[in-house]
Amino acid sequence: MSNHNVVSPDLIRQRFSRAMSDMYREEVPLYGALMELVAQTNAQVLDSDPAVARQLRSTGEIERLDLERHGAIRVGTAQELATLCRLFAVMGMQPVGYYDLTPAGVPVHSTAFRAVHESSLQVSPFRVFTSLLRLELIENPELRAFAESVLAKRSIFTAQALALIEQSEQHGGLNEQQAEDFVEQALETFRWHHRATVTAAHYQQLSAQHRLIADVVAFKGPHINHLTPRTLDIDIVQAKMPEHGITPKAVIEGPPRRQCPILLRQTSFKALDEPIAFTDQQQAHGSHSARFGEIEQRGAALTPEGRALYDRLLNAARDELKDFPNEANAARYNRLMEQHFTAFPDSYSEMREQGLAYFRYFVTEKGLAADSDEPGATSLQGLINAEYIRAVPLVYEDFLPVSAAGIFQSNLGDTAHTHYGEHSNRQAFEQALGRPTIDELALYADTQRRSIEECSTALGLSILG
Ligand code: OOG
Ligand code: NI
Repeated sequence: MSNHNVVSPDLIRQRFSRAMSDMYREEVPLYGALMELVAQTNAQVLDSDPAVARQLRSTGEIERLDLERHGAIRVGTAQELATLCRLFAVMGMQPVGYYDLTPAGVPVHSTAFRAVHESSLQVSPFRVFTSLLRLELIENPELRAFAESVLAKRSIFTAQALALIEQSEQHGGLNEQQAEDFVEQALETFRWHHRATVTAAHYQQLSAQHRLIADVVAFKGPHINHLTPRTLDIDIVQAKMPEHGITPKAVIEGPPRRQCPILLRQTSFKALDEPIAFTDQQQAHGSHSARFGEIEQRGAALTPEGRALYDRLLNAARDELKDFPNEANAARYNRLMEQHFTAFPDSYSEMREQGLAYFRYFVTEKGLAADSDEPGATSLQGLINAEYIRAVPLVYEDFLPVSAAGIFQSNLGDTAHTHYGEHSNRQAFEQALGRPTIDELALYADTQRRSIEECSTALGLSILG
């Protein structure tokens, strides 16, 4: 049965993202300070760099910039993950990509829930990096059984949220009132709880196994642990953070600074050491640090060739460093990254001609004004040379496993770097999720192809890529 008054999932996502931001601002005061710093920096960059402003205007990113943020959560069971997948689907968010964090000593694997079509991303690019704890990696069988029993008892969704998910699935969407209720109810899953669900002693045991395990198992639900705004210049924000009472981690994750940003650069700071009441305590006596701050700068999405080059250069720099980047070796790490990345072309035309990045193509004024009396096949490059078509890099909408591991580690205060023998298990993850994850590269290729088709139609030509 179809429902005539359904609210578009894109709008539900946009509202949810705003509600989440309001909740987080109340919960984590430094988030407000960070948002202000990012807004100031973005205004400064747009003022001083007309080329960046023009590029963002042509893709429409300029309108979504202030809305743009990602959050992260960690869940404990397959059922929690599968239900989250259904909850996010109500908001038009699908699981994109598979990230295995175990090589970095973090016992989770993850996906990112996000919108997949450029027109939906334009309404709201809100993403949630979602990790599933791999309980099978807890070596101690008693502790593992204890963790499982605690998780089996909790229910992380309100009854009304579950009913609205079902309503949406059965009737093809939610009406205005239901959408409003859904946003309010869904938000409850991500809220912070000062009361733990275990005793102080159990918390200590879980935490001694891995801080992350305690963070997932000892609480009522998967509290949102950060909400990350997008900045146009991460180096400026990183440099100004201390003035605002914020201490960033030692290195910016991802590629080095470039003329033409690629993929994703991120930095984070530890936000809160929070008072916790364990079940054997009336008042908060313990503490736990789960929630932190993060900012990111997004650049061009890379093709498989571009990504392979990125991975090779990143690994070469890290191999040469012979250690995980930290406070003490940060300057050397940055130098090594810059040296190695000179091998990655730093102009959009080279990146495009060498097939390293994805682009969106737009017909120019000149192209529209041109006489299309001579229909036929024309090459994309020829039309770009004739200035009938302009190429604009496609923004990277996803995450990077090595960066994510660095973010996890810095916030868990984890210097131990646990080594897990067990490896990547996408199949188990997808089984828990209840559906396959989407290949992010196929999404970029689709957007690129659609933009070429639109140009073909507008110019009345058949364009050969
Ligand atoms: C997620 C860390 C990864 C990112 O931006 O790469 C992440 C977590 O700590 O739960 O958010
Ligand atoms: Ni993040």
